[in-house]
Amino acid sequence: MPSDLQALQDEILKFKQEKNAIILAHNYQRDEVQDIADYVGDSLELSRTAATIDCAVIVFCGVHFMAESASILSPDKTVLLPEVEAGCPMADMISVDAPRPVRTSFPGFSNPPAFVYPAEFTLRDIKQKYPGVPVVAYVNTTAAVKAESDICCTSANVVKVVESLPGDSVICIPDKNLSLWAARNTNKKIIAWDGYCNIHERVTPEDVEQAKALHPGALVLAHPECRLDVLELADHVTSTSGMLRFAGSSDAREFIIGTEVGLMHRLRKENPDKLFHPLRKDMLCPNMKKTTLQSIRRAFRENSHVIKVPEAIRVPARRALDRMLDII
Ligand code: CIZ
Ligand code: SF4
Repeated sequence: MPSDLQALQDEILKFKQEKNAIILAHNYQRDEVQDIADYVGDSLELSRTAATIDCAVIVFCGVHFMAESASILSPDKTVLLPEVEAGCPMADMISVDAPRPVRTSFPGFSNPPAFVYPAEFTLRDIKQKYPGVPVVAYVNTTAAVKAESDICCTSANVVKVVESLPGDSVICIPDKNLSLWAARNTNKKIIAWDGYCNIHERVTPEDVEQAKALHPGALVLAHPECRLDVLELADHVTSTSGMLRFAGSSDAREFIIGTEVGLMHRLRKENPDKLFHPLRKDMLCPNMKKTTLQSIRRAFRENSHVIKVPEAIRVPARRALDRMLDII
């Protein structure tokens, strides 16, 4: 008799065949969701891969903006987001024309190297205030925000993207930590937004010191969504895919991982002879964990939830993504 889990996995695989579908899982998804996926990766990697595959349906196990990116790059495929409530609070911290509640605290920045723009403004306000200054949108933004931006970036290529732009100033949205990282590593004046990921921002320099004391000799890998004073203590700062590459090719055997704990699954699977410790055990994104095997089955059964970016937004959003892809 197959176990309930086995039956559920079999049912999903059957649906996948019947519907000519592929399942994509972000690096932060639950272990069992990653294990049933055809591809596991970062948001852009997944959307780009999906665009090259001949299939009718993409089940995107991630958060809302990621499914939008898949729809932007694969307009003729049906993109399903199994949990419609799985959003990214950081992506929702900026909108094209609706202000969000003000948040003024600046943990970790006694002397920020970039000007962080107050939060009661909209993207249109900031563009109006700095006419002609290019806008770089982190991939963690809605399709509508990408459509109003000049170029996208990821956490792996932000420095290269910022440096590629004309003029001495650049508007970077929405993550202030990523923007401060860009300010630290380029000669541009960065006009940053007061957005943040609360999973990454909760890490303090004391956490890094404690983890290093517990695991002396381990290398610290940190995601640029962490605070700048945390990044300054890291051995290597990069995206999730960058961490996978770095850990795979490094001679080091032990690593402290400063990003969402879901990445540990792949790191351990792909490097069984190496040791990985989370920088903080509570770096867990509740939105990423909303998707379960049951939600994937429901997505297939109910053809839900279809994420379709309208053409008027898709075309300019795609232009911003393509500009980034042209320079990396
Ligand atoms: O773009 C992504 O996939 C995110 C949110 C994180 C990363 O560094 O891969
Ligand atoms: Fe958004 Fe942070 Fe969750 Fe990534 S980990 S989806 S940036 S809230």
